[in-house]
Amino acid sequence: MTAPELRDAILRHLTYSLGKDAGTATVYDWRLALSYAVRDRIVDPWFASTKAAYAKQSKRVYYLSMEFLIGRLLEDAIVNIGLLDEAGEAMNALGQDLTTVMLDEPDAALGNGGLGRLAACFLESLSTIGTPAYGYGIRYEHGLFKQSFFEGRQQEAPEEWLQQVHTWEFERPEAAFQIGFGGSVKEQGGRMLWSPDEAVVATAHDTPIIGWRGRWANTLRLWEARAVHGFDLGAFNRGDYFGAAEPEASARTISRVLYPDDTTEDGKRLRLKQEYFFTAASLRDVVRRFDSEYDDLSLLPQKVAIQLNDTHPAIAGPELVRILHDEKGMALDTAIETARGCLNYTNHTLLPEALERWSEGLMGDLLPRHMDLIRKIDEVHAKEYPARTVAMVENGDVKMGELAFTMASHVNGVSALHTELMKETVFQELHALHPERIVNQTNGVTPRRWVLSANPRLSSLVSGKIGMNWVDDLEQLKELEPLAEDSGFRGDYDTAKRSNKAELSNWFAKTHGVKLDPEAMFDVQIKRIHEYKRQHLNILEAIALWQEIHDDPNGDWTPRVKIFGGKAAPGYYFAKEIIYLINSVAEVLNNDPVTSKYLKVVYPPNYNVSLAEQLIPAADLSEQISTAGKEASGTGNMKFALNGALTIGTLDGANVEICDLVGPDNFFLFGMTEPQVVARRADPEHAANAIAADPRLARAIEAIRNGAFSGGDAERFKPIADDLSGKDYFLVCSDFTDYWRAQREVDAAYRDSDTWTRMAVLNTARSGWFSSDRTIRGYMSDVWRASSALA
Ligand code: F58
Repeated sequence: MTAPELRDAILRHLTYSLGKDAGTATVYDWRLALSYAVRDRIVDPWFASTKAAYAKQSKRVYYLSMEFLIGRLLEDAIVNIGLLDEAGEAMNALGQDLTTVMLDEPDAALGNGGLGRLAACFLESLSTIGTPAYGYGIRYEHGLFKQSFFEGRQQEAPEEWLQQVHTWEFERPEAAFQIGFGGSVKEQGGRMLWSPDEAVVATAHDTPIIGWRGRWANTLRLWEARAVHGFDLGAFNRGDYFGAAEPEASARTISRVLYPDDTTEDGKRLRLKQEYFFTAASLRDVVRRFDSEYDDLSLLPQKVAIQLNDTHPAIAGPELVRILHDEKGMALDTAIETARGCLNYTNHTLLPEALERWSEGLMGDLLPRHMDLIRKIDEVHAKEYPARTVAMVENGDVKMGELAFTMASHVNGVSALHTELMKETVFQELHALHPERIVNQTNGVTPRRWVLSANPRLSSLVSGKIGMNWVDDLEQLKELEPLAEDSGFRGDYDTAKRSNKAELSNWFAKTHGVKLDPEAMFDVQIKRIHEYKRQHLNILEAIALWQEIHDDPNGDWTPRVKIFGGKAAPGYYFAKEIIYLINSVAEVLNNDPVTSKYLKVVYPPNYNVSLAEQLIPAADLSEQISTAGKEASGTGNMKFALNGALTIGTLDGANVEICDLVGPDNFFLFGMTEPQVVARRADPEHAANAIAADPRLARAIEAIRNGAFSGGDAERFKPIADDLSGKDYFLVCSDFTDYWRAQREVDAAYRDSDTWTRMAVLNTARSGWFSSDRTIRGYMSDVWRASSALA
C-alpha cells in the first residue's frame, strides 16, 4: 500500500465510518480513521491464517490468562504490517502528526504487571512465528486503576479505556456460552448432572493480533459477562426501574474490574467467579472448535495445547474433566488423562501469600461439581502414588498450585533459578513424584515493541550496520559485538542514547514541570511496588548519598537522576508507605540547593506500558535489586539490557541469565545469593548487625526516623524505620553495604563515558536470547509439541 492509498483509505473511514469531515475532525477522529484503515489491512491475513490452520489440521495453542497487558495497539499494527513510513506520510498529507495521533490511543491495561505483559508479548510472538493460537481472557470494563499522587500519597481512580470506541475488536454475538454457578449435583441415568442455580452469558470480543511482516494473525478472544435475560420488563412496568436493570448490572459485575479487592468474602467470591467464567467459556469454545473438526475425543491432546498462565485458570482441570466425563460420557480415569494431555501450567511466583487457595466452602458453594471432581482427581492421584503425602485440599482449602500441577503435562518456571527453586520448595514432593514434569522456559520480550518501535534511534543504527533481520532473529544482535571496539559506532550509539534522554527530559519538563539534566545518569526502577522488589533499598541509598554529598559539597560527584515508576496494590499498606517515602525524599532532595545538581529523585505517576516504552530507551542504569530468590524472572530487566542500560542487580530471576550472557564485567552485581539469604534470615539479629556495621546505613535510617523527610514529624515514617531496623524480612539492611559499593562502581564507570558505552553496546549485542520468539519456540518444542503453520 502506498502513502496516497493509505491517505484515501483514512479519508474514506473518516467520512463513512465516522461521519466526520476533515475540516472538523479531532485527533480522536483521525486516530479512529487511521486505526480502521490499518485494521482493514489486517483482516485478510487474519482470515487466511484461520483458514490455513483448519486446512492443515494444525494443533492449536490456547493461552488462558486473566491478564493481557497489551497497552496501545495502533503502532504495533502499523509497524508489523510495514506501513510506518507510509502512515507518517499519509497523516502529513492530511495535516496531522502520526506520533500525536498514535499517542491519543488509551493504554489497554488489562493486567497488573509482568505476568500480564508477558501474555501480550507471547501473543505477538505466536503470530510472528505463525503458530495457530488463541489468547483467552476477560474483557474488563475497567483495567488497572489510574494512579495519581496527592501530597505524595497514592490515589486510585477507575480506569476508563472503554469510554472510547475500541477500534481493534469485533464483537461476536454468535459466540456466546451460558456459564453457571451454584446449584446442586444429582445423579441421573448413571451420570452426575450439575444444575446451576445462577447463570450469565459469556460473549466473545475478538482482537486480531498481527505478527511481524504481517504474515500471520491470531485472535485474542476476550469474554464479556452479560445477563441471560437482560431486562425485566415486568419489574419496569411495576415502576421498579432499578430492579428492572438489576439482572444486567449483576451479571456484568463479573467482567467489570481487573483484580477486585479479594480481602473480603464478597471479593473472593467475585474473583473465583471471574476465574471460572472465563475458563469455562474458553474451554467450551475449544471443545466446540475441536468437535467441528474431529469426532474422536481421544485426539484432543494431539490437537489442543492449553497453557494456564498461573493458577488463575486452574479450574480448567476439573472443568475439562467435567465436560469429558459428565457431558461426553468418557470414563473418569480416561477423562483425567485426556485433560492432562492438553493442559500445562506456568508458575510465576514462589511467595507463599501469592499462591492461590480457595476455601472448600466457597468452592463447593459456587462450583459444587468441581469440588467433587477435585476430590476425585486427588483420590486417583493418591491411588497411583501411594507415597504421596501432600493433598490437594489442606486445612479446608483447595490449593490451586497442587491442582494445576496434578492436572498438567508440563509445569514451567520462568527463569532457570526460579525453576530450580520450584523443585526445591513449593513443588518439592510433586516434583519427586513426577520428575519429568517441571521444565524451564525463561521469559522473553517482543523485540518489535521493545526495541524496534520503542527505540527507533537505536533500531536504525543497528539496521544500518547489520540489516533488518535482527527483528526476526534477535540473536543476530551478536553481530554488533565487534563494533563495541569501534569508536565511531560507540559515538553513534552514545548519540542515540543521549537523544532519547533529551527527549525524555523535554517530556518531563512539559508534563511534570521538572527539568532533568540529560548529562546526568538516568537510573531507573520501574515495576510494581513490592517489599521484595526493594524500592526502599534504592531510596535508602539515595538518602545516604544525599547525606554524603552534604558532607563534601565540593566533591567529585557523578550527577544522577533516580527515576521511579510503579503502582502499589490498593490494599498493600507497606508498599503505599514506600511510595509516600520516595515522594517525600524527592521533595527534600530536589529542593536542596547544595545537592540537587548532583542528585534528583523523580516519580512520574501512573506507570504503564506506554510510559515504559518512553523510559526504557532513555535509561542508563536498570535497577533489578530484589531479594535473591523472590523475583521469579523479571522481564523489564531484559528490555533494559536490550536497550543498552547497564544493570545493577542481585543474582535473582533472569538477572542470573542476563549476567551470564552479557558477562559479569558488563553487569553491576551485588548482594547475597539465595542460599545466603536463607541463612542470614535465620539470624534474628541480621538487621541490627548490618546497621551496626555500616554507619552510613545507620545514618540514613536515622534520617527517616527523625523526620528529615516529614517536616520533623517522627511518627510519619516510623513503620518503615521500625521495619528496617527490626524484622526486615527482605534483608534491605543486610544487602545495603554491598549495594552502596556497587553504586559507587557505577558512578566511576559512568564517568568514563567511552567505557560505559562499550559496556552498553555489549549488553545490546548479547541480549538477543531474551526475545519472546525464543521463549515461544521453547514452549512449542518442549511443552506444546506444536509447530508453525508458516512453511
Ligand atoms: C510476575 N508476576 C513475576 N504477577 O513477579 C515476575 O518475576 C515475572 O517476570 C512475571 O510474572 C512474568 O513471568 C506477576 O506479574 C501478578 O501480576 C499477579 C497477578 C494476580 C494478582 C497478583 C499479582
